[in-house]
Amino acid sequence: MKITAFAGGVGGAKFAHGLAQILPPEDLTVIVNTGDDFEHLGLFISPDLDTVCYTLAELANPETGWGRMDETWNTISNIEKLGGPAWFRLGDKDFGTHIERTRRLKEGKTLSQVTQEFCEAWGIKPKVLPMSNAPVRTMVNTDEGELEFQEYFVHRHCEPVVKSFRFDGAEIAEAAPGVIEALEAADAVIFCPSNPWVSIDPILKVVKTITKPVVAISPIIGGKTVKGPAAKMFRELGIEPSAFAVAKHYRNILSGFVLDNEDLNLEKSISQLNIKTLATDTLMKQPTDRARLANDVLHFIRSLQ
Ligand code: FO1
Repeated sequence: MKITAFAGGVGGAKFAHGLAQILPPEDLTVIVNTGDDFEHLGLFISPDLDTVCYTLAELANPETGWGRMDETWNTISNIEKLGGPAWFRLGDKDFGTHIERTRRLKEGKTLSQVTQEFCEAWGIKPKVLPMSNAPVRTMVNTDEGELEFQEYFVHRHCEPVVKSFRFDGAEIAEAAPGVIEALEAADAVIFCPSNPWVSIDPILKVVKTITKPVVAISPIIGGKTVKGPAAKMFRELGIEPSAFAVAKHYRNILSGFVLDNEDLNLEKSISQLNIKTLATDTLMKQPTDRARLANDVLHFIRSLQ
């Protein structure tokens, strides 16, 4: 079964790693959000692409989910000592990725080309594609004005109250080479358990239409986000955060929805949206949980066909 998965940060990366463990590499394409990308310290940083690639290559920091394992922090400490911006914690190994990516982009390569080259170097077999090679920037409209995504997310710790989102450049950005082809070749599309507002929506804005069955996995369990601010965003936008709210968010494109056993009571209201459901253990605490959940989701997709 050929799967094209949409992924944002840590939750998406873990689930993509689960899929990568059970699918032949030629049957998996992961399309990654680049709305979080930004230029910082003169470097081009693509946090979600790096999180997905480090996780697939088993190089990711297991505590944070982003950045590299066994990292050291000499460069950022030195920048801090000199009075430079140190709020975005880049480790020494991670710096190497950004320096080299920036160098290749400056040489005229596209983000897809550099991503493919890095995947080869890291031994990543499934295809990992940025959603677009054109700049798309997630802008967060807050009670303190419009903020760039990393300014809101990391620098301001998601404290400003969210009013809406804007994906600057998405209207004119073309999908990266391979994205539309992967969607056409797929038997099903999976929205990984990533933030619907700022991880999956930017990809949807670029891709525009999906004609294949779509299954989403809830990043919200028991009204709380596993990691990150999705529940807080729902609340600030006036929506009670829940797996039901996530299913409703995607209602026009979903064939199936995967929710946690803890949210069994929401299954009926989700089915009433004309969406098939699977309740299972969706928490990925241990690396082994990733393949188990991916297996459950693939069985569910087969049952829909
Ligand atoms: N997230 C943080 O909360 N604090 C950081 O200092 C931070 C640094 C960082 C460095 C490289 C990288 O690839 C990701 C990093 N992230 C950090 C995560 C990241 O910015 C967000 O998780 C994503 O953009 C949301 O998916």
